[in-house]
Amino acid sequence: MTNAAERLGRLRADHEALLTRANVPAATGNGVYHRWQHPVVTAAHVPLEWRYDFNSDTNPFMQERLGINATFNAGAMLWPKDGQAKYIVVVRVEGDDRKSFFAIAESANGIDNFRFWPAPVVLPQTDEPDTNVYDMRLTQHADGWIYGLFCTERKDLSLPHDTSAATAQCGIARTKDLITWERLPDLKTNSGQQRNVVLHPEFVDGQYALYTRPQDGFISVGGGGGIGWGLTRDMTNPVIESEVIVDTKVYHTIKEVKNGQGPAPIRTADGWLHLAHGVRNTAAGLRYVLYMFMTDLNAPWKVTYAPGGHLIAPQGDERVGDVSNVCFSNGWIVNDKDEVYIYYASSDTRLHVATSSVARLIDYCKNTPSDPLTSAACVQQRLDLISRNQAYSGQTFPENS
Ligand code: M1P
Repeated sequence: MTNAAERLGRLRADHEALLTRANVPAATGNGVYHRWQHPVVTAAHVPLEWRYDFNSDTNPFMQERLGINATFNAGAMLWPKDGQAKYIVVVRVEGDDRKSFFAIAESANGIDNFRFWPAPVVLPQTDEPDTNVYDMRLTQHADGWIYGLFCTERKDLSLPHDTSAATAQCGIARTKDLITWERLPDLKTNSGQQRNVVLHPEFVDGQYALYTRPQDGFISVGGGGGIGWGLTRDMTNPVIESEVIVDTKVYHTIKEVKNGQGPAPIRTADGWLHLAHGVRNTAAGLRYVLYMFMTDLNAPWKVTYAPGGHLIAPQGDERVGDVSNVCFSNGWIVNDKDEVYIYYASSDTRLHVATSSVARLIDYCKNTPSDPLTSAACVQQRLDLISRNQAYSGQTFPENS
């Protein structure tokens, strides 16, 4: 056997071992959700065929020719196949060359054994080609299409000498089979840039409804920001004339600098469940965490419950990666048992799952106190909790109460 063939054999065995590794729940959770020990999709999950030239004549050392840097920020949905509902994630796969593309990975149970479909998504271009695309949100819309809304990034041509000046807009594609995608025009809004745009799954007043994130610059949202809401009559000519802010950024909270809608919200009898990310600044750079809120079933732009603080923040190994201290989610799945699978990425590097249920998340949203915005009010919140708990712990309340 040649050196190259031997090496390929070892690569294949290691790859298969990774793909078939069972996941196990991490230590006791917080009652809201469970983390799982292993990430569900990593760069090493990407098929070897996408990375190596298997021909030993042209690749005698069996070197990786097109490396993968990271697999993160994935849209998600259930997909019927072979008489079963499969857990599908449309992953942001980033090559060593920094360009991202979309690829679908599938699992029977949603927590392990994710395998990529044979080839990445081929995304048709508009007249203005994308330089980079990322963070697709999947929405199964009432109109019968599956929409993928994503960020399309291009060079900011108004600043030709600044090689890092970019513009972000919402790209839109739709499909019925997750294989052939129809590209629609980019969303038009009154904002200079847009990222984190998500299509609401139902018509509202007979129109398509979108969550937006108006921003002035590529990184900074500037004076605006917040999770916005706007309507458009036609996804083949998507124009939002006016946006209202659903959930604003707020001083000295987890969403002080900016925030953005995560996946499309989940309909429940008690209202829409929303997952979002909030960003604050620190001496070590931006910190991204996930938080939740609920909106009115008949008016999804009206917040009904806003639990304080984060739902998921980077922990342990999750804290380190290409962009450290980041948790980001643009995909979750509810199955027929009302279990919820939250697919979140850590530090722009790998994809994880946290599992919960609709009932637990509603309980979390309704009964977690909202952020009272000052230290003194937060202490009072805890004193109230300690006081209520006296009846259960048998301890007496301190004299200073
Ligand atoms: O690097 C963290 C995240 O930064 C961006 O999110 P936002 O637009 O809210 O700042 C996105 O590029 C996202 O992909 C990335 O995970």
